[in-house]
Amino acid sequence: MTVNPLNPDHFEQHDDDVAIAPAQPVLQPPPMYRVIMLNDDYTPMDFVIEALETYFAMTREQSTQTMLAVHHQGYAVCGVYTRDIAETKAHQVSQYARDCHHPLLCEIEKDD
Ligand code: TYC
Repeated sequence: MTVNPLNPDHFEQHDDDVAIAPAQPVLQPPPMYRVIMLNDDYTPMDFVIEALETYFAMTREQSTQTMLAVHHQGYAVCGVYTRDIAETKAHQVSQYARDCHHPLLCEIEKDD
C-alpha cells in the first residue's frame, strides 16, 4: 500500500500517554507614566483649570484643587497612563498653551 504522509489516517501515534499542558502566557501589566504639570508665573489660573478639565476629564472642583497644588507646590500629578497616552496628553496640554501664548508645561515620568 502507498503511504500518503498527508493523510491523517496514516499518521503514526507517538503520544504515549504524555499529556501536554497548553502554554500559559505570562502577561505583565504595562509600565505606567505620570503626567506632571509644572508651575510658572505667567499662565492664568483660569486657563490651567480649563486645560485640566479638557485633557484630564476633571470636574471643576478637581481641576481647581490640582491647579492650586501646582501653584503652591510647583508641580502636581494630573494622571497616570500608559506611555503613549501620557506622552500624548502632556504634548496636547503644552501645545494648547503654546498656541494661546502661555508658558504652561507638562512632562512625564515613569510611575514606580
Ligand atoms: N502660578 C500661576 C499664576 O500665579 C498659575 C499656574 C498654576 C500656572 C498652575 C501654571 O501649572 C500651573 N498665574
